[in-house]
Amino acid sequence: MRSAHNITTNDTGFKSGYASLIGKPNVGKSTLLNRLVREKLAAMSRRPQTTRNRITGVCHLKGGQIILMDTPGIHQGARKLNEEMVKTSLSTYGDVDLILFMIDARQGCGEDDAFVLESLKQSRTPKILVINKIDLIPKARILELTSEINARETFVETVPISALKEDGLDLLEQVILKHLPEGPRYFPEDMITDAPEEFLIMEIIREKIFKLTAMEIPYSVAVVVDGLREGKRGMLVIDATIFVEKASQKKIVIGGGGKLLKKIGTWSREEIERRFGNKVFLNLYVKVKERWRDNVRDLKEFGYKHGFH
Ligand SMILES: Nc1nc2c(ncn2[C@@H]2O[C@H](COP(=O)(O)OP(=O)(O)OP(=O)(O)O)[C@@H](O)[C@H]2O)c(=O)[nH]1
Ligand SMILES: [Mg+2]
Repeated sequence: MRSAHNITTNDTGFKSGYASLIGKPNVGKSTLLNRLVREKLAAMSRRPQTTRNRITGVCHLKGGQIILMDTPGIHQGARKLNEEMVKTSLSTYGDVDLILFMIDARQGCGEDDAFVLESLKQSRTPKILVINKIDLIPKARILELTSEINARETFVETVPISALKEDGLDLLEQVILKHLPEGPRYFPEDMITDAPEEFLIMEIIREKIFKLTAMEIPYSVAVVVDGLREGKRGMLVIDATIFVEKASQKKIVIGGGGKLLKKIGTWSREEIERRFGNKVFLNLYVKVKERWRDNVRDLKEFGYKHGFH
């Protein structure tokens, strides 16, 4: 992976390396990635299993560079999609210099976290314990959690943070840097991700669907950006398809009189325009692909087969 990047400088004392964000769903991994990179790369939502891919974000600091990998929340789901999501997360263990194991302070370290901890035991990569959402708990609880979880696994450090309120993030950056080796600037300073534009657009649209729909719908949806082209007056024209598993879901996503689809489209377009600094024309289509979450070929096509981006 590293050799694929252009190495621009190699100042002595400069620290750099890879760190992956690992944890059960919904603990705030994507929120932290986006905060540290200062740009929204990964979809965030109050629902679990929002992230489905490995997403790289580069954090440029004085004296170092942290290459963070957001990953899907590790969980036990029934479908092939769930399996692929978990494989994606586990596969980062061997690729990184550091693992950031994140828990939700309010929930503590429960059964689902224990399942993640178990998977971490197989890895020799140094681990940092990140206790997130400390804005929701009394201070004394942080100490309890710190000793409780450190008794279960060896961590080189423990850092309590609130990703949402941006509390403790400077300290976390410094702690990560401390445990990274000296190394080159893998990414140029104006680059914060290696994800292609199509991926970032897909993630924006999917996030809106996660936020605007309920029940099984967010989980039944995949988004594919079919094409990007330059239209009149420098406008960016995007064609994207929303795939659902059933005709009844298609009806819901479109909504009465096309109302919901319009809302998804407008909200996505506004965010894409802000993100890319370009006027956007977004064409959204909705199609049914039955049982795509259990179909290996569909998973590959949608970018969810482990090893595909
Ligand atoms: N109160 C509080 N909420 C937070 C904090 N960090 C994240 N959240 C919320 O937690 C929810 C989940 O955040 P995500 O960043 O999507 O969580 P995730 O770990 O990436 O979840 P998956 O992608 O499903 O694994 C969202 O509603 C966030 O706003 C925090 O520090 N404090
Ligand atoms: Mg996430």
